[in-house]
Amino acid sequence: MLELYHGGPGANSLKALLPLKEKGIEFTGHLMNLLQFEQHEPWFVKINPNGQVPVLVHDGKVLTESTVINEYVDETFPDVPLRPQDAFGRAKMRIWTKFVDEYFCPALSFLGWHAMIRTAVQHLSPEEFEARVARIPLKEQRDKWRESAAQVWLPEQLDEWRRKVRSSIERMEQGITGPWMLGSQFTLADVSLFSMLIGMPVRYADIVNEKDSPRVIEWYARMMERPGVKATLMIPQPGREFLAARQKAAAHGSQS
Ligand SMILES: N[C@@H](CCC(=O)N[C@@H](CS)C(=O)NCC(=O)O)C(=O)O
Repeated sequence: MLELYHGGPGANSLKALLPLKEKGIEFTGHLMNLLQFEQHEPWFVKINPNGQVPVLVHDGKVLTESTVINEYVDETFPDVPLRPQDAFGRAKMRIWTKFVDEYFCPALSFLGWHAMIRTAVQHLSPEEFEARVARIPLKEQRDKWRESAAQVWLPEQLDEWRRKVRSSIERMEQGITGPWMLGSQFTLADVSLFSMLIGMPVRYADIVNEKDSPRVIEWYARMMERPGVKATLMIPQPGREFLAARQKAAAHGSQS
């Protein structure tokens, strides 16, 4: 029995969903609305004390950390392999997944939170917001929710995160070695990078575009043709729908 708690096809949740779909593995998905703080509810914090998704539960065994989940899934369900067969290839793959986790994802995440959290929570009174934030187990996540809602990040900080995002795309552009990141085999390196890239040709068109990053654009188009990717992107993303509704309400001056 395989279960995945996730927020739909975006960021780290997308990263954990994609291999399951690529491999055609049956699983029970528990879809959560992250912008309504469902991941901090006591029942979920019992499953993941960090109060974050994705979380994989395999026969009662709980695993967190999307990159670790993906390696576990690939090792446990090897029929459609998503890691190179040789040790050097797997090491090269991990250089990309580590780069995403330590450099690309954090920069992109701060920019994303800056762009969306204020709108997502402005219908809450300060007391309601604080009550929700108080339940967040990790201090750094409490800070991130508070700071992004209050829009306190400085232009220099935002510029630095944008620089890191741009340099991540440049690194990809130079690093693609074949149809896929590592050449002929589609691997977890593609999965990790695509999970960050998914909205970028629209939201970061000044960085991801045919002129500045043509190989990334071609790779992205190949990714979008994969049946596993298409199936994953069909999964709803409640946070995105919730945010669109909040943006509409804000545009009409409504707090309801
Ligand atoms: N290192 C973790 C990070 C997980 C993570 O940042 N999850 C985000 C969604 S992409 C989350 O749950 N955010 C909601 C929150 O922290 O309140 C992983 O790769 O799984």
